[in-house]
Amino acid sequence: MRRDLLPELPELPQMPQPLVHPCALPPATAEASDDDHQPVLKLRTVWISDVHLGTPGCQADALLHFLRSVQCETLFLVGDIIDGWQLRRQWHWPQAHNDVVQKLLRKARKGTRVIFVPGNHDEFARKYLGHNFGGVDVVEDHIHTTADGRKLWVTHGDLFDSVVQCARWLALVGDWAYELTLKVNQHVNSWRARLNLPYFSLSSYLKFKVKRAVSYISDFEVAVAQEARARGVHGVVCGHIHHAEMRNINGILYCNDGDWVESLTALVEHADGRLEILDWSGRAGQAATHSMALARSVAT
Ligand SMILES: [Mn+2]
Repeated sequence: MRRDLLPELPELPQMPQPLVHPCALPPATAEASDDDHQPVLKLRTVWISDVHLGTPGCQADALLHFLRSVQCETLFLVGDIIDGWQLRRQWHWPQAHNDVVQKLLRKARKGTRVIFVPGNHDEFARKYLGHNFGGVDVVEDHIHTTADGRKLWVTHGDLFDSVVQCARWLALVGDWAYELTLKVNQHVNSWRARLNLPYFSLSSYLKFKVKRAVSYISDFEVAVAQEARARGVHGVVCGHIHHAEMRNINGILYCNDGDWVESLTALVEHADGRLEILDWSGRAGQAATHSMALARSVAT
């Protein structure tokens, strides 16, 4: 009400501000408005990766739309959720990126088991393996059992960059070199991080060597599946190469949940254990398209 329309009142003595009852506060937060949103898809498990929060290419609006539209028992964050590499170089953190983090924490609070398997771009989180932050478990990797009893090894996949790069000579020298390469890769990239050098991006490398890209993707897939076999599981879920896929590789189910930079895809498990790749690029509408041009410049 405008003050000048108020009748003249005698000056009142200064009173302490009354406490506002929480119920009287307006429902102004994003979280409160979320309560009205009814999830349309009930799933047992959801896997997302390669969100790259902190980069202009991150399709945060599309991801928010997806997260609001699904309800699941377990949500896996399969690495490269926050792009620490990029943030270190240039700070980019719009409100939508905050909203994604809030949404994930909210899901954890509301009973979804949220498991975060860090990737190379959020390797800072690898220092906190075994800890729980706001209901989010941080683990190196995880064995997930589907409703129909299949065991799936969940890992980001960056460990296999080196295997793919060195595939030819590794095939010649054998297992010990393979194991060594896996270990060295992680250290090399930690050093590169400390020296403020960019991560060696397999994706950029692939795009550079377009003619051989198909073969490199396939090498990556085979390397990951081979490791899954060695671990005695039925299949593997990974991300990292921004290429959603679900296929059988020599008897191992290879699943890649894609990314939220270019393809806007997630891997989901239905109540009966059926696995499916959801392509959200068509469903997110406006939200999904506004930064597609930027998306193409972001690396794996
Ligand atoms: Mn990655």
